[in-house]
Amino acid sequence: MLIKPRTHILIIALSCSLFDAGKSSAQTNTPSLKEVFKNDFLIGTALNTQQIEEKDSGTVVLVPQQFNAVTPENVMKAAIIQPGWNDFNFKVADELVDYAAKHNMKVNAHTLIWHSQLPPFMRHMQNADSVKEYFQKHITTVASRYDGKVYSWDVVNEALNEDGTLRNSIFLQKLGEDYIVEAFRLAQKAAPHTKLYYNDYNIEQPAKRAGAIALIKKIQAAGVRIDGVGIQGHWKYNTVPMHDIEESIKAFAALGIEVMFTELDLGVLPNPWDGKTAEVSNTAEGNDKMNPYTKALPDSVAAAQAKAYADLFSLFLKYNQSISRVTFWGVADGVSWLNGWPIRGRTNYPLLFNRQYKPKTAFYSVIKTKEN
Ligand code: 9MR
Repeated sequence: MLIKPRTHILIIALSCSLFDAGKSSAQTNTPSLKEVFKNDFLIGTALNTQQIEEKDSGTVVLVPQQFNAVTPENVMKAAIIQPGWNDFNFKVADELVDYAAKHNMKVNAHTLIWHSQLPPFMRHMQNADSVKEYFQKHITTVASRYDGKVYSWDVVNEALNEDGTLRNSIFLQKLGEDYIVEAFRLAQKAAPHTKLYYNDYNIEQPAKRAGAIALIKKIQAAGVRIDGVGIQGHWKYNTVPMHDIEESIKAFAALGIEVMFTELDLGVLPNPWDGKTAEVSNTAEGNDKMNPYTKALPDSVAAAQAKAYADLFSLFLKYNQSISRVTFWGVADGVSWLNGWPIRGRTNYPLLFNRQYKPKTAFYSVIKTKEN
């Protein structure tokens, strides 16, 4: 039989993709994070809509293979789940619950009360009674719907300033400083079978940590349930604050609650506020400087990042009795929020899997911490 040249190309393409499929099933030889750390803590990842709906081919096999906990990156935030006063949109959140059940993963729902990503109708609400009504209705409706279906809630997210005082959010302004205790009280009532957490970034830093400790003690003193605290963990690969992290694990665990690392990523790019670089960030030269690894991550940076991840996981293992979960903020480098923040359109490499969803040097260095 005569094969036309075009058909020929098609056959080659087909056999290449079959070969690729073979390669990815061979990936089952890759160690599994959730297996390796199964006696230590849950290993989580944040999922976007594509991934929840299993439309991102790179993550369909990888996520259930590597992770036993999932956090919705955006779909359970206020603006999305309650876009109007009487308008709730549970579609993708429900899909996440089904997805997690199918793969035997725990859902950490994120998040009930946060100053950011609020629905437009309530952003500029002036009337304190209306804010109170929104607050009660939002927590009660959303938390009760998922009680027994999600494992835990980030009840309040990012309520603190860097100096440990309360952030001047619409909730503080209209409801007063007891609003956090009230959020946990409402969540406890609506979701009696769900763990309740406080989540924030930089709470490993001494002043902010002290604010978080005071907040947690206040909730406990009111006789309201709080089960854990999430240290987000958005750090840079070359400045991970190891000492402060260790001090925080000890201090939070001493409050009798779970400690978690909930949004871990170690970015490798300069930030506009890193020293002098801020000044040049508006020039063409500056832009190149701010986005130096568009083609690939240099081996030296990959190695330093791998070392930083290994140091962190060694610390987490030391405190595995206190730490219940470590969640990465995203599955793979290509979908990380850090490609778009604080400067849009950059190429960052903060996670354990690369843009082809293959394990990086940092992945293997994390796995190795269990062998030491
Ligand atoms: O990763 C999230 C990104 O897709 C959203 O655009 C952003 C909106 O504010 O929120 C990101 O996730 C944040 C998380 O919900 C709370 N802590 C900080 C995270 C990174 O900004």
